[in-house]
Amino acid sequence: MALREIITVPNPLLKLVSKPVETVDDSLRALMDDMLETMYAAPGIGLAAIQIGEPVRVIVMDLQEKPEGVDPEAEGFKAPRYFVNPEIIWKSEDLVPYEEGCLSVPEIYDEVARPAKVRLRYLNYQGEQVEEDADGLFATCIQHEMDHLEGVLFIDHLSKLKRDRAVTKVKKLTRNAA
Ligand code: K1U
Ligand code: ZN
Repeated sequence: MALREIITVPNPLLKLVSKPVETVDDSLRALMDDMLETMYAAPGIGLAAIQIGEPVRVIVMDLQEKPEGVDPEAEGFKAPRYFVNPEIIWKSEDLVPYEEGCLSVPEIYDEVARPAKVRLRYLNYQGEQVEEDADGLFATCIQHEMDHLEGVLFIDHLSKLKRDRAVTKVKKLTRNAA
């Protein structure tokens, strides 16, 4: 497993539409392992492959609540999930707002309203097809991550003024960190 760099705005790779995966094999599982390690280290609750520069339709997630001070990678507190070629096959009409963040837009948080419930179809870590209902944070997070697969960021759901301010702030932050 390897820790990978998370790319941030305004990197143009984040605008790409990611390509479907043809086969869930060991090389794809190695990518998913790297993504998970990178997500835990950030720390975050989700990550799309394009955020480490790989334009393929793969998402990892772990929504397990960790007690304060617990290492996100500590055994017993890990609940990793993998989504390959995810599709939303149904979404509710009602929307819920959630204060979202994004590892590719660090230190920016804002409210986005998305369908409260969705039904998903995807391939899991073993390449088996799964259908599953999502609500709460799971529904919010999977929609946020699936937006990444289309080259869309949560700040694209905000006004142009807020979006431009966010990019300027992240540019300053990453310049100072370099
Ligand atoms: O960059 C990403 O796509 C990951 C993002 C996922 C997400 C968060 C909130 C709403 C929708 C999608 C994050 O993980 S941001 C960091 C974060 O939420 C978090 C970090 C540590 C502990 C708990 C949450
Ligand atoms: Zn994100």
